[in-house]
Amino acid sequence: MASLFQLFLLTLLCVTNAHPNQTPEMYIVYMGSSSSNIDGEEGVNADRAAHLEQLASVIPSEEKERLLLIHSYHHTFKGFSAMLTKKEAAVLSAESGAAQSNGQYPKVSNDVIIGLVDTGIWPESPSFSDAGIGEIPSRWRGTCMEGIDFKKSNCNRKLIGARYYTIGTNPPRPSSSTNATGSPRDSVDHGTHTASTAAGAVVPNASYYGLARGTAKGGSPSSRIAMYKACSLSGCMGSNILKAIDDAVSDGVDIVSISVGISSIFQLDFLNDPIAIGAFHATQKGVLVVCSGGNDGPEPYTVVNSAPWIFTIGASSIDRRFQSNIVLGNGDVLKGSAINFSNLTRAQSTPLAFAGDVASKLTPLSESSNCYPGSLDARKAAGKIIVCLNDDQSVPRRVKKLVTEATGAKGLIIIDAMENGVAFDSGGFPLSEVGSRVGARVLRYINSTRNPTATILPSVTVGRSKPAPIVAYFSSRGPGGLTEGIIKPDIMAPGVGILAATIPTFATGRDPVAGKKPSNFALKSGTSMACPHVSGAAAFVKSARPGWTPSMIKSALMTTASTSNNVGKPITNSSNGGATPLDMGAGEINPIRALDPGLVFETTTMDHLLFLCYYGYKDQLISSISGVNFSCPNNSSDALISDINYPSISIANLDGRQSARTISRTVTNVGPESAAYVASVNVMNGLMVKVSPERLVFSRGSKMATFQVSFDGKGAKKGYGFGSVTWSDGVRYVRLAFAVNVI
Ligand SMILES: *[C@@H]1O[C@H](CO)[C@@H](O)[C@H](O)[C@H]1NC(C)=O
Ligand SMILES: *[C@@H]1O[C@H](CO)[C@@H](O)[C@H](O)[C@H]1NC(C)=O
Ligand SMILES: *[C@@H]1O[C@H](CO)[C@@H](O)[C@H](O)[C@H]1NC(C)=O
Ligand SMILES: *[C@@H]1O[C@H](CO)[C@@H](O)[C@H](O)[C@H]1NC(C)=O
Ligand SMILES: *[C@@H]1O[C@H](CO)[C@@H](O)[C@H](O)[C@H]1NC(C)=O
Ligand SMILES: *[C@@H]1O[C@H](CO)[C@@H](O)[C@H](O)[C@H]1NC(C)=O
Ligand SMILES: *[C@@H]1O[C@H](CO)[C@@H](O)[C@H](O)[C@H]1NC(C)=O
Ligand SMILES: *[C@@H]1O[C@H](CO)[C@@H](O)[C@H](O)[C@H]1NC(C)=O
Ligand SMILES: CC(=O)N[C@H]1CO[C@H](CO)[C@@H](O)[C@@H]1O
Repeated sequence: MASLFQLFLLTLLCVTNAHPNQTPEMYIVYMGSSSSNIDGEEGVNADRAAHLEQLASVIPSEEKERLLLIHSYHHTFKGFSAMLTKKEAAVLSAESGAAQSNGQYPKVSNDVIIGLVDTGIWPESPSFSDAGIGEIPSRWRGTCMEGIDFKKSNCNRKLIGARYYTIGTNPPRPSSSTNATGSPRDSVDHGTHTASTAAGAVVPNASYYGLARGTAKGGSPSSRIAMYKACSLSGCMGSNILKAIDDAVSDGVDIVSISVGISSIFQLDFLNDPIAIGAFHATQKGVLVVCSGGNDGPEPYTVVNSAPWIFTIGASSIDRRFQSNIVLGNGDVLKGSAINFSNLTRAQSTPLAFAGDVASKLTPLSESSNCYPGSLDARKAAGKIIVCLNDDQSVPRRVKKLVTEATGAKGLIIIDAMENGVAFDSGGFPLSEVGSRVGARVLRYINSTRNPTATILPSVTVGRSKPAPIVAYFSSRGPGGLTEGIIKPDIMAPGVGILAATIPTFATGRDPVAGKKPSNFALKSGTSMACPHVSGAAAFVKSARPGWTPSMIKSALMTTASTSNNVGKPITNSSNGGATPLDMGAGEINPIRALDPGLVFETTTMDHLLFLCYYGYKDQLISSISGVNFSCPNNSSDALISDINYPSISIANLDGRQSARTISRTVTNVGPESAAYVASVNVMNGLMVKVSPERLVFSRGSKMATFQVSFDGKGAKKGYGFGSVTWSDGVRYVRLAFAVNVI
């Protein structure tokens, strides 16, 4: 089961039961690419019949109620999902071979469609108004499914499609418990936010109760939105995700945006991962799939959704902070970070205590100082502002807030070593978060006086903050856990404190703000929020360059991404270290530059098939999945993954004692027909990097060119080294980032 990549959201993993061999569970029986002639009604029925027949061959007759196809896929690939025991799944699996142009600024058209696989949508949000947007493109084949509290009239020329997927029964019996699933309506407050980030309409004077006030709009406000609700608060079933992608592609979306994924601990290999399989077929059909890379950073090997055909997104901060000042009894004013609507004022001094000093009996200091549940004594903590540490990360901020609030404390100061923490939304509860340096001042002050006091002021928005962007500490990092032959994430986009549409109720776990109407907008953080920024940027590029394929759009965004921050220095991570391609991919998106990238790296279906060979899958499986009669080169090996024509280069193992490794890349000129580009190399770590030829010439009859980059590890430091090759015609800069692991 995949979960949502929004930070601080409670996500549950599907717990498998005690007898996995006997108890039926949901399986996807995946039967490869669909043949081209089955799109009609007849083909669909024929497929269903064949799938049922296959099921009947494994399910015992006394359990024939299980003879029920939960989904039958037929648009882009063949297969179905059903409730099967492990043994039945194994039998089926063995039977079917697999279980599981040029010129200046072009006119931007309204006709790009972004499909989101998410938790549904709140259609009444002003971000989904269709004012001023033209007729729905005639190629659109999608639908607006009715459901609980959701009518056809909830769709419009902006929100052009909405579908939902329920597990097992379809349609569900309406009951309060099915409200969450029996409708395209969002009840989680995730899909509404991501959809408006991707393509929300322009809404002036938007804010979160006065914070971050300004004009809200999506990455591509002219694009259309189609919502595919495959997820709920407890996560997303793989079978529903697969069905949603299949429908989105056949409905005619141009881009699929998926802010969802499996935890990096449970990562599945490419051909067992429903997102990767669905995305493979979507890409084959010319649909770009953009996914979040996960929130398991900053440790390495945490990035997910890392197949080369997926556009994998990391999260960065923006130049806006939410500051909540702490005023100590001695008059010191300390800058903390939080989103809070504290009702304390400068005039009100509240007693201040270190959590370790208000511990309940027999609680170890390591627990009380981190505000573990049950570790504080309410009689000692009530009425005070409590100072908690965050040095063991096992008690999230949300829990620290609940623990201190439950004791009757008046407020909370969290000391977190991550100075550039992501502002936490504590609603009406006074809270502020400080780094270890400021934290030490608070603790010293507590020690210095008999009756320490403090107050926490409400948050203010600080704009144009520097430096920005910074790689968000939570953003999952490369190298990829499945292969180090491709740099992942691919790129980074804003994912910290993002203001976008929300469900306007107080029932979603957020504290009410006294006397105010529920807000139409909310601030959220996570790679879930970064992903739709890139989906919107890709829609923007697509609307201006309608002929470009998914890989051209992806390449254009990657090679033009920015690697310096708003003080002109290289982008850093959250502890001020230099950010590498394993943290941020090619860098921070820069959609305007992507309209005119000069050259692009096209990654073809053949590249993806070769990737699967090099990764180690058998020809037969690859042919069955892709529908292409294909045999793997007999020299296939993991090391060759670096050779697929990707818009970055990663070498998993460069032996410093052997001769140089040469990697080939082919570029396609999408700029002026006659052009000459010259290469320059930027490298750290003592690697020797040479480009050949050093000059590429294009003309009317010659749009493509191939070059070699050789990497020599002699004299280089062991471990990962980074750099880039940049091609320039004097106007455009085509930057190819590389990561090389010297052994
Ligand atoms: C379920 O939806 C119905 C119809 O909109 C509504 O009246 C009811 O209050 C909802 N129940 C819950 C628990 O949200
Ligand atoms: C913006 O909204 C606030 C309420 O949120 C209102 O007080 C203010 O007048 C509005 N400003 C404009 C320019 O509409
Ligand atoms: C602040 O809000 C809390 C509840 O959130 C309330 O108990 C308290 O009286 C309020 N204080 C002031 C000064 O308004
Ligand atoms: C505060 O005092 C205690 C002992 O009374 C000491 O262990 C602790 O290190 C002091 N903390 C600071 C920040 O000075
Ligand atoms: C930041 O980068 C530095 C140096 O590259 C590294 O030592 C540190 O662990 C990184 N910190 C985070 C939070 O990624
Ligand atoms: C695939 O191609 C091989 C020859 O390359 C041929 O022998 C085989 O029959 C083909 N299989 C299919 C299903 O077309
Ligand atoms: C692998 O084999 C193919 C032909 O099957 C050849 O073109 C390629 O150069 C070979 N690669 C290596 C690294 O030997
Ligand atoms: C690999 O395939 C090539 C043809 O592509 C063939 O010439 C060569 O003999 C094969 N090598 C082995 C070891 O099978
Ligand atoms: C709801 C609320 O109290 N919002 C406040 C948040 O903080 C800013 C700045 O202090 C105030 O202007 C808002 O009124």
